[in-house]
Amino acid sequence: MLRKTTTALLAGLLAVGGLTACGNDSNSGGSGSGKIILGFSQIGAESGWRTANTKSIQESAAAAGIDLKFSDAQQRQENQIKALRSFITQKVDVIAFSPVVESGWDTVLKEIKDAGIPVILTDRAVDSPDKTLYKTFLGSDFIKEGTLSGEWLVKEYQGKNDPVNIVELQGTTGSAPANDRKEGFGKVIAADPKFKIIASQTGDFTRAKGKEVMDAFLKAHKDIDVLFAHNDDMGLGAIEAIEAAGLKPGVDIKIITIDAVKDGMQALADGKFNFIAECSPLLGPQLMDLVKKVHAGEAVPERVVTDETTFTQEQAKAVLPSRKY
Ligand code: GYE
Repeated sequence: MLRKTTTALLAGLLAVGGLTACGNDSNSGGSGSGKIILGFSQIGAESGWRTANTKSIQESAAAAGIDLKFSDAQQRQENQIKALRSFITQKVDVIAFSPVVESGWDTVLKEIKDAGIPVILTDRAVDSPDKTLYKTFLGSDFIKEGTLSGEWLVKEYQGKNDPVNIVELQGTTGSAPANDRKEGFGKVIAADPKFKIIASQTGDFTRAKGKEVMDAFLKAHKDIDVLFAHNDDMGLGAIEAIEAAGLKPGVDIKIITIDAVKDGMQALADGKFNFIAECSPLLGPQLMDLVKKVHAGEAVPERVVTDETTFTQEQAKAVLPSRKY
């Protein structure tokens, strides 16, 4: 009797399972390819970091046999929200995205959850208090990157008492890396009053804006000792402004940046940057592993932190020839 009931139950479950699979294409991949379909909403193409990140995601999806639906938001949150909603309509199996800013995601995340699609955050965090809206967050520790940058500066000026005037090029306003890098750096230098941030503005993580804002900083302040740029690209733009003003980047103005993409490492090896805290864009392989796990209903850690290091000018010279991105 018991056995009969179990068998009937099993048969029933299988039928429902079969129907569901058909109804939402969860295993058939829509295209009938049997592949997992991953909807990925990228921020844009604002920096060397982002280009390397996109390449890593596209290559790893292909290598893992995952069908990638890739969407570029051109650095606008409203475009990302549209892309996420279209992934719901397309009934993708898993959604991953790199949120351009931290706030304003609760509604769309709730819609995705209601549609039964698991979400993975990559690269940047959201500030949603409800942690059940996503399965995991894969990316760097941005506060640490800011802290390491500040610690290098403190060491560099150890034993000197003159004031150190710092200008800061912030990343995209409201983004996790801009908020956290500012916080980490600010906390470290606050311990010594000789460090003063005399100007701080966003350069939106781009080379063009970095140059433009640095140019304005140089016109407004004749006594800049240090530039802290939240990424290499803004630092590279700033180099152009500094040179145009007849100053030597890396010497007259010390430059600290974050990322360690190839162009940044070249500037560091050339003595135009002084220090880089690494932020790895190569998130693709780890992301695909997580996609497979959440699709299979396996447990994943709620936070996966990327391994990173820092580089001085000498270290940059040593690793530059083998730097892949
Ligand atoms: O540092 C910057 C990019 O979110 C970590 O975004 C990423 C940042 C990276 O534009 O170059």
